[in-house]
Order: sequence, then structure tokens, then C-alpha cells
Amino acid sequence: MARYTGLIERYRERLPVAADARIITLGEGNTPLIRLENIPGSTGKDVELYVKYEGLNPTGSFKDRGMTMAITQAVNEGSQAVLCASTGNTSASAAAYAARAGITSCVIIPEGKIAMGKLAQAMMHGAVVIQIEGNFDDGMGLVKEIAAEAPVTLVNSVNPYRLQGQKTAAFEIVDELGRPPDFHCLPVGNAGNISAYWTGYSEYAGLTTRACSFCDDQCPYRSDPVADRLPRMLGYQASGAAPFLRGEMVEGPETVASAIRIGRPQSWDLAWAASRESEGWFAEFSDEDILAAQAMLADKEGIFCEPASAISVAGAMRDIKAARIPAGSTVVCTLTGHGLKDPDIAIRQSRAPVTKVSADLDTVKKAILDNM
Ligand code: AN7
Repeated sequence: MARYTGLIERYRERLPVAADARIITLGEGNTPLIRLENIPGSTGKDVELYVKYEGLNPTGSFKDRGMTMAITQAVNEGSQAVLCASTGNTSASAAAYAARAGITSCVIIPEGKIAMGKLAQAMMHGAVVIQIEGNFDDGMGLVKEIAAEAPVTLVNSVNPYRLQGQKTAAFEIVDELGRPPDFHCLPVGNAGNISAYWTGYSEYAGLTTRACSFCDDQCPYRSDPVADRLPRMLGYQASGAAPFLRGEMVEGPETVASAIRIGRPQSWDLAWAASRESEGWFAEFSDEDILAAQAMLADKEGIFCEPASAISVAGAMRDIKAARIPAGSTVVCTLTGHGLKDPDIAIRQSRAPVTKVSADLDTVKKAILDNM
């Protein structure tokens, strides 16, 4: 089998990449689709529940899928510098891919509000890091203004190459399951990813027409890709940062899941279209519920994701229990980022005892037995 060299090579015929472009890749994509074994039992319903573990991308989040495309295109256009606003993962990814390409990156982040691992990444990859006394939405407004007049390429998801790269996650899932899932659950912040998955499923379904269980050869919708059993897209938000639940932009968003602390999503219309066309829905969760889901994945399945990612599993479980997702369904949740991104929150919320004792045999033996 050929060596895996990233998602552009793998899905090249479905991506807008110039034939002679220098591909800027770190081997992103091709992430595991893991079937959960222990958690589904606690829902009391018989479902096939999978997680797409995007934390295993090169910089630890799904952003690398879009960034390989955006930076490849920027380099192909002769750009010397890229710019983004970020809650942390976009900046980590932009910094890494810019370093790989040998160009400059500048990242605008909300002061004190990005996880430590993400800040460390931007710094190590040599980004110009600007912390603003404001939130992500303020940063987004600023970078759009700067990019309109300065010779820099904006690599937030308003850059269409980003969503093109991110749609490949849906391709991988269909390739692996042999069909689209019935439901796809995602955290929603800036709303680019839910839009990208919907694009990916829609494009792929058009290519892989298959019988649906409700119709026969005479059915007038049979060749309609949207009717051809595409997944319903379920978007989950933190209650303090839930513009899709409020039906309007939110000022001053707040949540422990700093990745999705976003009140003015840039892909507002696209995400509504994904939800409406797929007959999906949005729902919201408290910070407490988000952290409980993160802990449960780590404790019951051995999978460590960041808080924002865990909201997809919190959502799937609640909707399975409530039978909004019916028994017999195949469900995929995207775990967007790795748990190691945000060690502070993990340690602060963990209830696992860490016992300190002197380094002698009897004391250590007793401490082990006492804590088993
Ligand atoms: C782990 O890095 O917006 O709805 O600036 O890092 O496509 O925005 C991150 C978003 C979910 C939300 N999970 O995805 C940024 C940024 C994680 C994330 C989202 C983000 P979108």
C-alpha cells in the first residue's frame, strides 16, 4: 500500500488544488473512527455509536484538514504571510502549516482565554502572537479588516479552501462505514465544520447512490442525492455561547469549552442550511454536562478529547436516551480536538485521587491498597 501523504493526495480529484501546486502537508486526515463499546450501554438503547477522533491530527485538531488546503493555496498564490483570529486550535494549526511552508503566520487570540497547549503550539511554531483584550468575535472583526488592506491571506474558515479541506472527514467516514451514518453530531462554534461535513456528505452521496430502505425503483426521489439517506446533522452548543439556540448573535459568550466561546459564528447561513436540509437540529448543554461527557469518554472508553469536543457525545447520548435518535441508528460524533490541549481544565475537574506519600515500600503499598 502506498505511504499515506495527507488528505489532498488522497482526495485530490474532489478538491480545488492546482495540478502543479506545492502541497503543504503534515499527514493530516485518515483519523480513526472508533466504535464506542461501553458508553452506548448507559443509554439503554441499541445504537451503533462511533467517534471520529480528530484529536489525532498533526496539531491535535480537525483544523489541520482545512489548513493543509488554505496554506497550500496561499503558497500557490505567492502569499508570504497568513493571518487568523482564533480560540486556539486554528492558531495552532495555522502556525504549524505556515512553519512547514516557510511563511509567516500572525494569530490574534483572546487574552487568557485559550488553552495552554494551543498557546504553546503557536509560540513554538514561531507565529506572531497578538493577545487582544477582547474575545474571538472581536478578533474576527479585526482580522477581516486587516486582511482587506494588508498583503496577508486570511485563513479563518471564511477562507473557502478551509471548508473544502474539512469536508474530507465526511468522505473518510462514508469510505469506512460503506454508507453515511444516520446522524452526525458536532460541536458548533464558528459553524464552519458542520457546514463542511454537510458539503462532504452531500457531494459523496451523489456519487454513491444506493437503495434507501423506504423506496423502490419507481420512487421519484431515488436519484435525488439529498433524499438518498444523508445523515441528519446535529449541532451542539454551550449554553453560554449558543447563538443557534437563541436565533441571533450572542454578545459576551462564556463557556468552559474555550474552543467554542463564540457568539457571532461566521458560517451562520451555511450551518442553518445544513441543519434545515438534513432535517437536523441544534441543542445546548451546560458547562457541567460538557465536562461530565469529557470525563466519561476518558474514564469509560480511554479516549481523551477537549471539553468542546465532548459536547458531541453529550448530545448524542441525550438524544439517544430521549429516542430523538431512534434505536437501530448509526451515529457518528466528531471529537474535534485532543484532551492534551487543555490540561488545566482536565486536572481541575478530575475526581481521580492523587495521593502523595513518602517513598518507602510499606507506605506506598498501603497507599495503593487504600486507593484501589
Ligand atoms: C476543538 O480555533 O474557532 O464550529 O479559532 O477548536 O467549525 O468553529 C475552533 C473551533 C469545535 C468549533 N471543537 O468548530 C478556533 C475555532 C474544537 C474547536 C470547534 C472548534 P467550528
